[in-house]
Amino acid sequence: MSTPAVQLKPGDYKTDVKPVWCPGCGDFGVLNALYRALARMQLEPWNTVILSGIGCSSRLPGYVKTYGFNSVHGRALTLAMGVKVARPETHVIAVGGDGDGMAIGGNHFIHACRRNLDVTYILMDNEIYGLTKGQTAPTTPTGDRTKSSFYGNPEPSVDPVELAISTGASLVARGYSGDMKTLTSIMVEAINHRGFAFVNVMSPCVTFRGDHQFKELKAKLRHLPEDHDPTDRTAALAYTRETDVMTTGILYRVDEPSLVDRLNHVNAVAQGEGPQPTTRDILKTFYPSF
Ligand SMILES: Cc1ncc(C[n+]2csc(CCOP(=O)(O)OP(=O)(O)O)c2C)c(N)n1
Ligand code: SF4
Ligand SMILES: [Mg+2]
Repeated sequence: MSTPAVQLKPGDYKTDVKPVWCPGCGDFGVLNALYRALARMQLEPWNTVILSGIGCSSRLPGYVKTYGFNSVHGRALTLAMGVKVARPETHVIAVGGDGDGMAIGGNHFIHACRRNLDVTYILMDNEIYGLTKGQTAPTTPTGDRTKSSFYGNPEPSVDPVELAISTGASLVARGYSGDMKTLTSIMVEAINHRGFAFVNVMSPCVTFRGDHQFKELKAKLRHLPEDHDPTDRTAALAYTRETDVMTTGILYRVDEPSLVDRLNHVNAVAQGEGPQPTTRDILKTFYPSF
């Protein structure tokens, strides 16, 4: 990565487009943390692309001075995969909402985790479909009243963090849009990570979930204890079963071959570099304990 000739500040990553989010929307916190993370890393705008689907949160690429594309509902990760595989040297960041990523895009999410796709995915989780005016999402807690579940959501909800850890993401974090300092540090680590780095940011929707969502999340907020071992999957999963508290930080992180690593390996073999390996040899490369 070449260093830009001038020192970029968070404001240098802002476009002239003014966010159209409702005043007080949690997504402002996510955007500001991202500006700070990009500046802390001095990430080259010309070598970075931010991709999204559709939703209030998916408007974010328009507000950041990098390459970007506000695409089709649920498809942020499919575009991210195309860009990363075609241009592996590019920093690829996918963003979007819980509806975008867990409902219509849920299948793409599982396969991005499984493949350990070299992308940072920031999910702005307000537990609702914001843009379409407040319908129940897969992350809406059971029993909560929404515009589409007037008598309370009858369905069990999904925890994106638990799903990511269970399906193979190599970095999984939880953040809160009201805690800029922690969120910025999480984003820096996620963007630096090789492999699929998933950051679930609790980002309140003041319009369709009410002011109380901020207050309730703030009251539950805890930081990871210093002695947490992020390579311990069982310990990481335990943080997804909390009810009265919400722990933020890098819950899980392991060093595994990424999709690009695997494709590079296949390319080298296909081009005849070295002896042709057996299936067992290939599996051993990726899973030393095989
Ligand atoms: C194929 C398709 N289906 C449905 C929609 C309607 N739609 C647009 S955004 C959205 C959900 C938005 O919720 P979320 O992804 O959580 O984002 P938020 O607005 O809450 O940030 C839906 C259902 C669409 N645009 N395209
Ligand atoms: S509807 Fe909700 S998610 Fe959308 S901009 Fe307003 S507060 Fe944010
Ligand atoms: Mg949402």
